[in-house]
Amino acid sequence: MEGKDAKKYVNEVIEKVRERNPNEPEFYQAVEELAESLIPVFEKYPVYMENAILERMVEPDRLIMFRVAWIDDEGCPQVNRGYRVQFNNAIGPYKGGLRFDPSVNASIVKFLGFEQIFKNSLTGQAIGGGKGGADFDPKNRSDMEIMRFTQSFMNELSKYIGPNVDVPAGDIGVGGREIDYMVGQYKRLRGAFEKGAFTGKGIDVGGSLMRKESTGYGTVYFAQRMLEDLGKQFEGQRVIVSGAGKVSIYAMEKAVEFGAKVVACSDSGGYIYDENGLDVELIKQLKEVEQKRIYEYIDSYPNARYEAEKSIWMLPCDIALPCATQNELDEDGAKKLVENGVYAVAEGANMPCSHDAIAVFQNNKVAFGPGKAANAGGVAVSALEMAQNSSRVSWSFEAIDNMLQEIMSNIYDKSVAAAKEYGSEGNLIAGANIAGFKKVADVMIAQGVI
Ligand code: NDP
Ligand code: 2IT
Repeated sequence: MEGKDAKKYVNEVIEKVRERNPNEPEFYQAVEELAESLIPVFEKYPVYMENAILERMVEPDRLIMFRVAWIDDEGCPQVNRGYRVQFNNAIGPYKGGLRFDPSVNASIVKFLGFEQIFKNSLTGQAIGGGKGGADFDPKNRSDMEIMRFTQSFMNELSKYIGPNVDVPAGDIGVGGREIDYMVGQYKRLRGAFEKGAFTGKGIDVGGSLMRKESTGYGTVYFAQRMLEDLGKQFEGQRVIVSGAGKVSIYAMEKAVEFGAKVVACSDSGGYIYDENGLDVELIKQLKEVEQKRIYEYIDSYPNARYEAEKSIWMLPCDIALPCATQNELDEDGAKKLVENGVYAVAEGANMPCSHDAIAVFQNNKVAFGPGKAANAGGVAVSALEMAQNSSRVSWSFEAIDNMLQEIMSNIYDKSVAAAKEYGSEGNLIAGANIAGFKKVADVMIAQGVI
């Protein structure tokens, strides 16, 4: 390993990941994005290469895959596949969400679990990286079907989790209702009330105030720091926020509170657009309370426009916050946004911008906040929920909001500083990757080869 060329080393590791994980394009994409920005770190500190840190990091501690059989409302047995990837617990128990969506497979949970390692490290809290879910589609399922599916899912997953082992939370298709069903089943199986085994719980079940708002608010707090460095602010800016789910709704709410005009949002069916600004309270009512589709917004605002199956990124805006899903913003979308004058993009979702889209933003000097930094507010407040559960106290909304703002600000500062130190000034992707990586890498060396 002595004198090994860092670039060659990184390329070899990436190649090996591709060979050993065939048909896992999302996982490969996440590894490549991280590994390439670490070349200057390996040049400066060959000790990471000598300890095979990157090779060890790209190999999860374990990937658990299991059958989830359950009975639907017609009395018919259904079978889905459940997953939990426990990627890295160098700095704390595995921590990360569960996703219920038909697209869930090993590649998706591994990309999410891998990114989670570095995101969690950036928060400054003692949490490792994990992720999971199932290829179950919660859409059009009754409440009882959701409950039976979730209980069956927990019958297996409960064997592998716990407050000091692995602490799941929500993600796409999993919110407070699903987490509370999991808490119920887990409690029954364990014969003990271990509050800290999940985060994102309902408040009376032991959840934290502000967990629901934290990812979206955090993304806007992070973007606000980006804007400040450009001499700008949210006030008066046109913002597009994709999605209309947990992250998106609270990103919109905070952006509006900061004086921005949110002109468009979407769901998987299409987008709504109003150049005068959307009514976020109504969107909240439609999506959170009534579980309706986004096109139903038009019934209350006939002047707004709904477009089915069209890209939201073709619309003009100053700031774009992709908050829906991976690879939702491609090269064409990025080119159009640039053409229309976008100057800042912050990722509320995980890996929403494709590799080529990011290149377009970078080549056009668009300020870019990567997901593992910009959306870390959700998991950060999850860790605050764990802290409250262990100490049996509850903090106020205001206290948590202050902590969240400080955490997001620290992540921003760390990312800026690391980018500068390693020769990529202004590149928050490189900065976040390097800062997140170094802490975990140093602890892995301290803990020996395991
Ligand atoms: P939700 O399930 O609450 O919402 C997802 C939203 O995205 C829905 O409105 C959904 O529409 C929409 N959507 C899905 N696919 C597309 C698409 N191709 N185009 C447009 N809209 C789409 O999930 P979350 O808000 O929790 O998660 C969103 C993203 O944020 C994910 O990438 C997740 O990993 C990430 N994230 C979530 C965190 C959390 O705490 N929840 C924390 C950090 C990141 P529809 O209803 O039609 O499916
Ligand atoms: O992607 C994410 O950071 C989440 N879905 C939240 C994870 C968590 O444990 O709160």
